[in-house]
Amino acid sequence: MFKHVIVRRPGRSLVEGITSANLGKPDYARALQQHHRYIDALKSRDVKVKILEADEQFPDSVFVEDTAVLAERCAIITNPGAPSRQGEEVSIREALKEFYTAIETITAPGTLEGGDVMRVGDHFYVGLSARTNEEGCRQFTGILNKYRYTASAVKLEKFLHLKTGLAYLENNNLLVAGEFIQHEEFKKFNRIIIHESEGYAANCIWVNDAVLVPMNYPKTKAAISKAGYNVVEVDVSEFKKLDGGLSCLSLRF
Ligand code: CIR
Repeated sequence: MFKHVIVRRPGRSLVEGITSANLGKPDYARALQQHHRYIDALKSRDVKVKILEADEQFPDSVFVEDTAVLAERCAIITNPGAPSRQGEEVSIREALKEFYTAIETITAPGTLEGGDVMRVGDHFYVGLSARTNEEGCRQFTGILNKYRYTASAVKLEKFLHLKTGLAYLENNNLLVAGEFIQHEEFKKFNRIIIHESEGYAANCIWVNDAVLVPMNYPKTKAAISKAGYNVVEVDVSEFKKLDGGLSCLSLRF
């Protein structure tokens, strides 16, 4: 169960964030409102939410997930692979000092973004992507092993991040989309297949026995409800315009 969540308010510079989507620029006022509701949805799952102030210097800094990986025995500060995001992690390290004494760091030439890390028990899957390189994965694995966790790498073909196409919902249940549907590595899970018309909805988050699901993906919502979860829908349309989803917007631990 998670006790804490860290989020960062979107800044006005959000509209300049990195994107490969062809959905136009986010509307800042709507993004702020959606972010408030996202926080409310998290609070409804009985976690304490620490809200960091917006950091205008970094347009993508609302996507805090990419800057750290948090476990019980250590926190690992990442080195984001996107040049415009390097430096976001500095204030995250400061924020984490309140919660962790063991804080480790991925350093250049290694790069790694938290969106490429999916935890299943004490094992961490690491996506090798345009953002996370082999050296980042090597450092990350070494750090995890020191704290008695394990890791393995998964090569990405099309997805931005590993969790763009996968979400672990605990109890061996895994949402899978696109290139991961037939992936050997994930066949041992109870796979809930995301319909190709709802690819974006693969990025859900399990939070204390409920699953937060993006709004307006009825097939995904029905499949997750059928698997026995409480579903909490959250509208994140403005963050989708920047390739971001529910997981990217928080650090949960
Ligand atoms: C980026 O391209 O870095 C941001 N616009 C979106 C980051 C999404 N983060 C995530 O999937 N963990």
